[in-house]
Amino acid sequence: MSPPRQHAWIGLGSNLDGPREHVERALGELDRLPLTRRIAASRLYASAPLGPADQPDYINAVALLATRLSPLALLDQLQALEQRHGRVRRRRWGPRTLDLDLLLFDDQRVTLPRLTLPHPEMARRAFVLVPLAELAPSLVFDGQPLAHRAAGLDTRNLRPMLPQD
Ligand code: ROI
Repeated sequence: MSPPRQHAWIGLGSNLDGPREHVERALGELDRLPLTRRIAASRLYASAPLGPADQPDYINAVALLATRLSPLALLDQLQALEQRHGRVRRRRWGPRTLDLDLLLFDDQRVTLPRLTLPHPEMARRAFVLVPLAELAPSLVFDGQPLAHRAAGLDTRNLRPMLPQD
């Protein structure tokens, strides 16, 4: 019997070497991971860097996957995908070609050295919460629908990208 199909929410970010192409390519690649389908993707957003300001703006998006992988098996796949995009970890909070964050995995709570679910920073980051709320405005997180949480964040540094951008 195959394991149950579960829903995983992924945050994507890039600010190096053609960031829009990295994010768009990764959205396609997420749909081709083993035992996994991409069900939905947010628009792309341009956002000023959180952390060191001496780096380019980011392109961010959020995707919803249906998967039969476990959270750690999915994390392995996401990290392998980052590697294939030439991700090099230089400094903390430095620029990157592709960052894939596992945000939520159904309603699972996980505390492991490699993985914390829900993602501990997601509720404070407009570049995560706004695209997530675009896909799932009524999803309840910490007792509040995402649309309400997202409305309380400072979104001045975030703008949806248009096709001609
Ligand atoms: N800032 C923005 N705007 N978008 C990101 O995806 C992002 N990712 C990061 C840090 C360096 C914290 N800053 C970011 O990892």
